[in-house]
Amino acid sequence: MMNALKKSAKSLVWKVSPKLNATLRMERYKSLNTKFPNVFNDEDAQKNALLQQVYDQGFAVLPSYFDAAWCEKCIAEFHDMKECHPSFVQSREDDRIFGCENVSETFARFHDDKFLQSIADQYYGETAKINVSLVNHVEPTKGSVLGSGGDWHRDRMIRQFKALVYLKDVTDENGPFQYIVGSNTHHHAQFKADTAVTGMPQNATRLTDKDVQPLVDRDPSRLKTFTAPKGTVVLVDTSGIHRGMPIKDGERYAMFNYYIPASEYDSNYVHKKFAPVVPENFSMNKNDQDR
Ligand SMILES: O=C(O)CCC(=O)C(=O)O
Repeated sequence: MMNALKKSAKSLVWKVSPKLNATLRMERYKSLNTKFPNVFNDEDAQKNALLQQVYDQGFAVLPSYFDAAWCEKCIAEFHDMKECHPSFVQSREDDRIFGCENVSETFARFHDDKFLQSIADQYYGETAKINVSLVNHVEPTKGSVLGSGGDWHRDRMIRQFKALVYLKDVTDENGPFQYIVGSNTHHHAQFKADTAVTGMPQNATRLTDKDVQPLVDRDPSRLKTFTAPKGTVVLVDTSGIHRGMPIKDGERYAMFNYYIPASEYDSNYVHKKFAPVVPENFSMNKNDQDR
């Protein structure tokens, strides 16, 4: 009953004044973002600086976080999985395996990383949980039009923390991660201004290159392209506008941890939304391969 009333009030507001509706929507995002901290007081000054950078710019980079041998092992295990258990490999603009931490200890190392976990906890101001981890592989045949993850987008309209690691060196050619600096939505005034420039609705999570170009034309320094060697970790607030740049040549392998506040975690939702997710009791060597 309450919900029905709310719904009809909303549609009335929309009919009477789209402008008022837009203002209310922006105010809602602003208020939802207030539950997260905007200053960080860890005893480790270096960690605070990273958190502050993620807050201010939307990202921070940890060079040489993992070694080359680990990256190569991840790639080999990705291909083992693809060969022996293809039903867990989802093919879109890329090939991806959700729940990769359950495939092996190799993948679990990134998923279970304590430093990354503590950054996520602090960024949310509460214990974070990994909604899902994935490993992906992009090649030009698939990723050339849109890039990994689709075109430009925001993962959600309020704070969202993610860590990614490149498993192969990434150049301008093989689909680097890209971000519009400072577009994370808790910069409310910037968010409002960007929305006016793109001309997209305030709740638009998907944007085309044409929508984003005016932002870059106004200030080219806002386009950050993450070219980096394998083993580099990027910490990112994906409420900001981002994408995997369309791949021109070569291939790219990466892993992602999608953290959310633990209070929002819903295992049923995760398994439904990202299905098939590799289950906890998975065994790589089981006989009943699903080829
Ligand atoms: O693969 C990439 O570089 C981008 C991935 C992405 O946009 C996402 O996970 O939301």
